[in-house]
Amino acid sequence: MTEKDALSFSQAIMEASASLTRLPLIPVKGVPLISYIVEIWDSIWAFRPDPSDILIATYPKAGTTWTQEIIDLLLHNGDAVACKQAPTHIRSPFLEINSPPPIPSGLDLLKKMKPPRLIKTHLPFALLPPGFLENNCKIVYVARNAKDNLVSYFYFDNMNQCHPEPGPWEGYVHKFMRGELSWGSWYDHVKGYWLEKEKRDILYLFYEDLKANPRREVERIMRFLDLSVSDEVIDKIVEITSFKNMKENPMTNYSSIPPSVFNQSVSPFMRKGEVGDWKNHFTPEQIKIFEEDYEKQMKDVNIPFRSLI
Ligand code: PPS
Repeated sequence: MTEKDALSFSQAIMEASASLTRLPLIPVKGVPLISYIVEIWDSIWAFRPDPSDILIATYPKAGTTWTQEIIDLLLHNGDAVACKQAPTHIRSPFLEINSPPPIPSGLDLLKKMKPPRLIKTHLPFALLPPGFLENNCKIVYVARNAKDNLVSYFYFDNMNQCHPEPGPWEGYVHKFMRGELSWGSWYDHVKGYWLEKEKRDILYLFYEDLKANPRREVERIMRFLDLSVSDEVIDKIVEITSFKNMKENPMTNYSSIPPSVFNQSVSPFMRKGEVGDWKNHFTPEQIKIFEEDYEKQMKDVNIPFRSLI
């Protein structure tokens, strides 16, 4: 993908942005997805990755962009220049995303790239196109603790003018608990990949571990992908992918998406990048209700999230 492709992508968004609007959700096998995605669902399901393609799977706002940058840099031996040639969403296409023409879909972008490609998805395991498993593609899954994930999604749904209106905070917490947001239930999502991780080539990471010890997590990703870079390169990757640097980098902070789509004056894409921001949002009553519900929804698994409380 060249700088020219990145420019024509931005141009296409500019042209189409007048017709972009907050979109309804339509269930696919019980999972609510944005209507534009559902329109091309058959092509998404039929997607055949190359065995060398790498998939980054996350529930929205769990640390996808961060992981995309880390892996892209690992694949380029820490070469910041190579990774600054185009915005994240061009270098590492979003498998299922679809918008009105002339904006290219994720599938359109992928067709133009040669494997190994770095592919992003928010699809839950149950909706993952079977080609990824049949071809044994490596999957890096990132999970973030439920309350911080919810807070981050709330701000994002306010600023992303194509997602359904989030409504007030109180109602949003309940929508999250009921799995009514785009891409469905956080609980089913984190459990779906967790339960498959022993059987498949899945590296299961936590946002909180990335924050606590980014160096160790970058090394784990490197080993999982059968890559080998020097200690100096690892240090460089950790530095380039710090929150501060990614927030300032126009190739990673989504500033290439026009405000008619991502209205970053409402909330920046690189918002806070912290663990525990939920404490600034949940009332004591909401914490009680949320945690009682969490116990029920997560009772069948023991996923070691660091910071539920
Ligand atoms: S998306 O739209 O689903 O792809 O969003 P995603 O990238 O998964 O999540 C965005 C949140 O991740 C934070 N972020 C980071 N945190 C720490 N360090 C780095 N480098 C980093 N990059 C992105 C981003 O700020 C969003 O979290 P919040 O809590 O809203 O700040």
